[in-house]
Amino acid sequence: MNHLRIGIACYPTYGGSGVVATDLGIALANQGHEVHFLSYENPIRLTGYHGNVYYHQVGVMEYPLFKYPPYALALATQLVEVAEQHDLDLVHVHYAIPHSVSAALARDMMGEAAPRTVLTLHGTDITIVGNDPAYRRVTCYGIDHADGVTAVSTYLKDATTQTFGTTRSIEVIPNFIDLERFQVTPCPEAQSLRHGEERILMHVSNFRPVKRVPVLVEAFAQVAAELPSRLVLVGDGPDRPAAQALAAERGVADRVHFLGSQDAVEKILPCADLFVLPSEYESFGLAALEAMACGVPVVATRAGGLPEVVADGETGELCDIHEADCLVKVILRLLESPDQLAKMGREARRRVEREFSLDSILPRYEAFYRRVLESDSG
Ligand code: GMT
Repeated sequence: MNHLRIGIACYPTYGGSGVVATDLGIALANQGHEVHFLSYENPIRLTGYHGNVYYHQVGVMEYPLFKYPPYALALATQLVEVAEQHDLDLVHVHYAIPHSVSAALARDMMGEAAPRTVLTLHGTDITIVGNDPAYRRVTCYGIDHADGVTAVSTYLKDATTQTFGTTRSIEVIPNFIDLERFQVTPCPEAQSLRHGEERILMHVSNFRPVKRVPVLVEAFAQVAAELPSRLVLVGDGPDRPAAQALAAERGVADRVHFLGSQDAVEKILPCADLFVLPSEYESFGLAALEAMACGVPVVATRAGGLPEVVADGETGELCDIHEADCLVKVILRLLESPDQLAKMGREARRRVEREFSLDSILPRYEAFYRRVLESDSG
């Protein structure tokens, strides 16, 4: 297979789309492709040296006239320059806003010489940001002007079609796990986290309202009243202060640990007995998949694409979002059944190996790139 020169534009911060973009780029580079990341900061998972990987910082000029510096324009300019200097075959942008629009603009600027563009939709770019009146039309434009579009779940593909009434074909390529990185391993740190017979519940997110972290803290307070347990929260974001205040109010602050943002979640996840993701909505739920890869069962909401990740009753359990006491009941039942937890944990790892391994998903992206490059209009 010929090696490609690929530009990848993504958000660099903690959050699913940037993680997926970075892991995909590194994996493509390991296959011999030349990968150029473009972002306003070094992507958080792009650490250490990787052969075939380059990083181009998108600088935004500050000027008193600009209340909102036009990042989308700076990215379009940088895309043109990187595409010309490195003779890119393809630009793959993650998250529609603003990356797909910058890519469309770059393509117009370059004309015939422009590389093909692939857009991967991740979720909130469609459901929250893209659906906002301020961005709706331009999101639709970005989707329609990409040469190929992928979505991380069937749910998201259908939501995109419905939300924008677009007829364009969208390929579902689910998110993936590097099985070497996320393993079922003993967790020495669990000894210091856990006191006595306590069970450990864990949650990883960016603490945005959509993740419903306060709902989790409330559920934990009720669980902890029945069963010795501890809640470990990894990540940071707008709802952290509210979650901390609630833990204090409910008298469980000594059993709720806020670990902040962590680079190596794969070292922390194996310490959990159960992972909880009570989101109002998830297009996919990469954090749940990472927990499953570490052999940790997941309790989540039956929302968005989560049922495509968590096999209800096999690798964890799902609760309807409006069923108020479901989380507490399910968490208690599972924590009180160590055999069932262990069985679900084994099945969780097996499911990830079967359906979501990097080795099986990477060729699907490569095949999609080929199709986009070979098609007349993309
Ligand atoms: O969850 C977030 O708010 C971050 C967001 C992102 O784009 O970084 O995550 C979305 O993309 C992830 C990777 O594809 C998915 O696993 C998440 O489910 C999705 N988040 C939501 O849909 C809320």
